[in-house]
Formats: sequence, C-alpha cells, structure tokens
Amino acid sequence: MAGDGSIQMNIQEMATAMQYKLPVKVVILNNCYLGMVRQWQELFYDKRYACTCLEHGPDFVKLAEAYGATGFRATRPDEVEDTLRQGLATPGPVIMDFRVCQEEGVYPMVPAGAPITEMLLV
Ligand SMILES: Cc1ncc(C[n+]2csc(CCOP(=O)(O)OP(=O)(O)O)c2C)c(N)n1
Ligand SMILES: [Mg+2]
Repeated sequence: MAGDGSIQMNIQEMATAMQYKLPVKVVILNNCYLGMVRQWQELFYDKRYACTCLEHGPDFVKLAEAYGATGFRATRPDEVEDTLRQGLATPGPVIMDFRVCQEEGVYPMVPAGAPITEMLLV
C-alpha cells in the first residue's frame, strides 16, 4: 500500500521485483498530491499549496509496463473489487493504481506544536 508520492521514492525497486520474479502487488492510493502535506497547507495556510501537487505524476499503468510488469487502474468505486481481484490473480509484480478524491482529508490530525489533546477529528 502506498501513496502516489511515496511510491515514486521507491519505484526503481520494480526492477528488483522483476529480476527476482517476486510476486509483489503494489496498491497505490493516488490522489495526485503529497496529501499529508497538502492537508496541512489546506487547514493552516489558507490552501496556499506549494510543491504538493503531483498532477504531472506518471501514468502508473504505463510505468508498470515499462518495467515489464502488469498495471491496472480503477477510477470509480465500482471498479475497485474487480481491479483488486485481477491484480492479485496476475502472476509476478503488479501495480494497481486507484484514483481517489484529490482533497480527501485524513483524520485525526495534530496541528504543529499542539498537544495530542487538541487533535482535529474532522
Ligand atoms: C523520505 C521522506 N520524505 C518526505 C517525507 C514527508 N512526508 C510525509 S507524508 C508526505 C506525503 C506523501 O504523499 P503520498 O505518498 O502521495 O501520500 P498521501 O498523503 O497523498 O496519501 C511527505 C512528503 C517523509 N515522510 N519521508
Ligand atoms: Mg498522494
């Protein structure tokens, strides 16, 4: 399980997975943002987004194929189950790209410098 940002810090290991024929299945929750940092900017810096938008990130299906692996994509909730079934049933390294809401928030969140008792729940 990875974000679209974090997988790009390790994507080169697809070559390792291919070389050693490792049945690694990568599930990407792709919101086209460095979401945790974006949420910070959204809530505490008036949505002044800086360096968190990844809308020019790679096509992860094509990227999987570029390594000789298999890629799948789901863009709607009703595609999730089939995509997971197909991805898990496909031999060898697989990347599954799940496109999710770009500005979904993740909670609870503790503001910088605040104690845990002041965490935001929504
Ligand atoms: C090596 C490293 N660099 C930077 C960070 C800071 N950081 C924490 S979460 C995050 C954003 C991750 O984005 P993504 O993987 O797309 O996940 P999302 O929050 O969007 O679900 C960053 C840059 C980190 N934790 N580790
Ligand atoms: Mg992301």
